[in-house]
Amino acid sequence: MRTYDNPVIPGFHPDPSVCRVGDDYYLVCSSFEYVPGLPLFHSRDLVHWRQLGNVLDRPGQLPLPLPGSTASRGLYAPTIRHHDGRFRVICTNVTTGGNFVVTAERPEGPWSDPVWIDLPGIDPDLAWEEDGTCWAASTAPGIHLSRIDPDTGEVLEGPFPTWSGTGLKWPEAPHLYRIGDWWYLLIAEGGTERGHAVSIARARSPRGPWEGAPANPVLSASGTDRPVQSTGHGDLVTAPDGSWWMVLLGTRPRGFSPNYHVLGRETFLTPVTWDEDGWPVVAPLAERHPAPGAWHPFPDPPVRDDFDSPVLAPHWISPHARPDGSWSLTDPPGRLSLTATGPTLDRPGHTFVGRRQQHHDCRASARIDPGTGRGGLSVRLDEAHHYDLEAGAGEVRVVARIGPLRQTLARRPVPPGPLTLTVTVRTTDLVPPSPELAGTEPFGPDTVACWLGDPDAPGARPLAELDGRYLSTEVAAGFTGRVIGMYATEGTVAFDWFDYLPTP
Ligand code: 6LW
Repeated sequence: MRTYDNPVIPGFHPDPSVCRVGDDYYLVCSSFEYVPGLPLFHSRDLVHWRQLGNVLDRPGQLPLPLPGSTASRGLYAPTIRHHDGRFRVICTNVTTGGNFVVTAERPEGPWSDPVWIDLPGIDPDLAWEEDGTCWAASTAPGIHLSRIDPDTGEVLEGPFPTWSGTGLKWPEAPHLYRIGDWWYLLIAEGGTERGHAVSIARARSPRGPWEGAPANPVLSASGTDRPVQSTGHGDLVTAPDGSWWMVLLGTRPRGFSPNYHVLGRETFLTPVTWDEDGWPVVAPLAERHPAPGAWHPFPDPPVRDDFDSPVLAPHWISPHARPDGSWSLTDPPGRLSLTATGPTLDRPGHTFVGRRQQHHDCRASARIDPGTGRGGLSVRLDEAHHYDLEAGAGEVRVVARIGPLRQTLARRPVPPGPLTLTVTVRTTDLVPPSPELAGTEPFGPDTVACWLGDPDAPGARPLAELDGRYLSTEVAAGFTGRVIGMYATEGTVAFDWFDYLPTP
């Protein structure tokens, strides 16, 4: 029997929302303080996804002003729907406050400028009655419903409070569906941490009265020893063969108690069936499930970006902003040149272009010419949690920033000119990461090692090996996950290529 591996979109891709048009599925995720905003994926089988772009790829669509745009603010929990021949994404910008809808004829865009809607709270949703009446659910706290005109943003009725779960904390992430003769209201509750759960209610009309499913919560990993934890925030979709599926977020914690997850909340897929009373039965999340009927893999993404394209690939993200003048693919062509906008990665406003770490074991390398500037490779959770491998002023050094502490761990003199910098991440398997740490408890989830040159070269030794737990959500807090990227903190620094590859 064919199986698929979860997560279907690894790395920091939380709050998935999905819609199907014919044989094609489209999925969006939260992006918080990063630009461009709201990564958009395409699939033909729900298992294999490729990123088409980002819904908000023009600065005017996505105001993330400083100082408000600190880590884990910005864009929360979008919903994507296709109705009357148009795609719509509704979302919250927590930095500026407020909910908005953008529309597109085609998922590749262009997406419209935001139409702002005065909905309470976060996690907005869109659903339509057959006569075109449009309902927007949101989390205020407690789930609320408003009748709206999604084209003008006008609120026509409400908001009024509606079914808000079984009493667990933080009822949120509502999605309203018309299924047969019922309206179903799917929500998350229990908080997005280990108590996360999915619950559902139904009614004959969006106005209620609602009855909760007797089996609520219909999904939770709380208190289990499943490898996928924190499962919740789901969205339902049907396949052309009539099977039902849920996309949802989960985490894969590693290391000793309390376990650390370093890749953020990722997107998982699980099958759904319906019981004889008309309630969904959601399969507990496993790392491997029997596959859906359709099977449509895409080619593996290339390991190397050699920056020969005139545009940056859509997986490259930057915290807060990527202002003109801070980056260039044309000066000189074939390189990504980054120009410092701030002197440190410790505060927002710096120049950083990175990609999500998507595999527990992986390697990232870059060929850098620091010129007279300073820059390098950084593995970051946020401004207060990052490990940097930095070139400049005739040396390469490794710097760790963990909370209020900043420490230079290694320095190596280097001649002027281009260098290869490499970061490897490997799961720890409870083995001490380095001889210096022998005798201490190897409790971290993984080891981040920083190398000058090729780690596979004979006799290669890392400049530093760092316990990965300090770049985990359990230490740093927040809603995002690790991002690995290139940066400049002084002058202009040129990158000839960047490699990212999962390692065995
Ligand atoms: C999101 C909420 C949640 O708004 O976390 O897991 C919040 N669910 O629904 C941020 O992703």
